[in-house]
Amino acid sequence: MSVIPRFAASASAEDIAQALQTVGCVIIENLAPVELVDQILDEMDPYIAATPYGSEDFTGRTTKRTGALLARSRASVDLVAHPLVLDITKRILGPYADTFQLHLTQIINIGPGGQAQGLHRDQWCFNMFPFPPEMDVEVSTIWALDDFTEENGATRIIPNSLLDPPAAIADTHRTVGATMPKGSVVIYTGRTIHGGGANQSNQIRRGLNVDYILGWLRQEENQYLSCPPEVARTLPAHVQKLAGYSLGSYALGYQDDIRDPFAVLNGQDGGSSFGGLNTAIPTLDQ
Ligand SMILES: O=C(O)CCC(=O)C(=O)O
Ligand SMILES: [Fe+2]
Repeated sequence: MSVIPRFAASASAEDIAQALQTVGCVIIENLAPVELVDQILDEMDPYIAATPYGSEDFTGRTTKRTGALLARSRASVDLVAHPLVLDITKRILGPYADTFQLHLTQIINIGPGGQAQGLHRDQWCFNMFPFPPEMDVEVSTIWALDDFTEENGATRIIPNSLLDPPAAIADTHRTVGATMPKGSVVIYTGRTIHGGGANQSNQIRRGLNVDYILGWLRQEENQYLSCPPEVARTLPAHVQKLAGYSLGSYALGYQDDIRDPFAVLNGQDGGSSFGGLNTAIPTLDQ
């Protein structure tokens, strides 16, 4: 049976990205300090309490999905923009775009009795568009905010499913649980078949889902509303760009008279032509 490759937090982005490229999934154990995880949970608790359960099977009838992490939890920024995860993501998505961006931030809490989520590919959100089979458009991460176990609904993944036909979502017997201690992260790509596990324990399984996509695709969570300019302005520059306050390629995402959104957000004029913008396209390195 296939397994999910596992790495220590000290592993190199190159080694992890290579495994992710090959197998479609990896676990990095104990990457976030548990104190940071607890801080995120403290900051998010009131929002989680106010979040309704899913209204159908895919979102989960005992599952709560609570978003807008950048605006609601300052501690979450350290996970949303974790340097090692961003480095790995850049290696996967880099061949297909000048920039990549945040797709969604979401705490996913699967309550006791929750059924297994239907297996799927995350990139199917793009209207099921048939991207070339070898192309990567999305990198997904789920941080364990509790220990993830077989019993409490650890994310289930089919390793080596990158090129499988869509019908492979029926192969539940091929899934492997992304079991990992609190503070670890499982990373998989938009092509990897996976789904939330059934929670057969009597505790809530808490996970933090952060996905990244090519700069020229549409974001699933609307960051301009979830993290509006007055909030984004208080975030570090590279997080502003990651959230989408930057150009997605030569001309995507400009403001009014062809001004650079990153400059405008930060109170500058931002130029007035694509030519000018082109030389100032923000990258995540800046
Ligand atoms: O909650 C999980 O473990 C996975 C959730 C998931 O794959 C999704 O909602 O797209
Ligand atoms: Fe998913």
